[in-house]
Amino acid sequence: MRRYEKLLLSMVLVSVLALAPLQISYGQLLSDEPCSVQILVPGLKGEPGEKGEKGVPGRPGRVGPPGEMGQTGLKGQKGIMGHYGKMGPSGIKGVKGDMGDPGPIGPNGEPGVPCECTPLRKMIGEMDNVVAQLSSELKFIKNALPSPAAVAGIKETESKVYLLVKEEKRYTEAEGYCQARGGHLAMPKDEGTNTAIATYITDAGLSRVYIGINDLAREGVFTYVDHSPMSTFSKWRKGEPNNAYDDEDCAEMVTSGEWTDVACHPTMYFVCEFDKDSI
Ligand SMILES: [Ca+2]
Ligand SMILES: [Ca+2]
Repeated sequence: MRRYEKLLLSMVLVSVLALAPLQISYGQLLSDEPCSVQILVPGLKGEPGEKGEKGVPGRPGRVGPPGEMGQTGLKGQKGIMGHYGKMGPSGIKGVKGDMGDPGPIGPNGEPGVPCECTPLRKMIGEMDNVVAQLSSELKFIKNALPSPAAVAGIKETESKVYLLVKEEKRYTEAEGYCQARGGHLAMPKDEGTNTAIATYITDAGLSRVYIGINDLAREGVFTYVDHSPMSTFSKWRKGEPNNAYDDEDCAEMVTSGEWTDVACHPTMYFVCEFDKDSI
């Protein structure tokens, strides 16, 4: 039996014992006034009791409805830089770049070993000269010739290059052809040059060509086509110049190398000459 139940039982027992004499007294009263009616009314309301102690917290209430959305907050500060990402895949191969600038000049080499190289050096020097000559001739041919097939080739002396042109032209046209390429009709001024030109004509199988000698400016006074005077050398065939038919103011060379005065209007092959310095 719990404690408060024991206490309750005790209180009931005490109440029964206390009511017994009261009942006895009430029976005595009833016996004194047998017809009266007793009306029992409640007593006056008692004084308020002292305030009780604070009770234990109640159970949690139900979950309320969701609230309204709040206002947008201020923008936060910039964060710190993140980590570097992984290296990407290799790109495609690029286009080849331009050639760089030439590098600095290197140091001088070691002195060479003495040897008997003089003949070799001489040979190399001669070969260099040949190469230089060929180069200048090739350059000349490329620049001067409209059609190489029209030319029998070139012949040269120490200072001149001669060009036999196998195109039949009048004297003035022939000189114009040579001038257009930086030269003149051939002007032999010594025996060696004259012989070289004559050989050139013979080798080409020709019998005569125009050369750069005439008396167009003054009858009987022959000069070179560049107006320079005839000085010590001449190679007139015997009986020439004779100004035949009073119509011979130009000159040709025949295979023997001799000259004759001829008319200027017939067309024939001719030989140009060029200074090597101007090529
Ligand atoms: Ca004449
Ligand atoms: Ca003549």
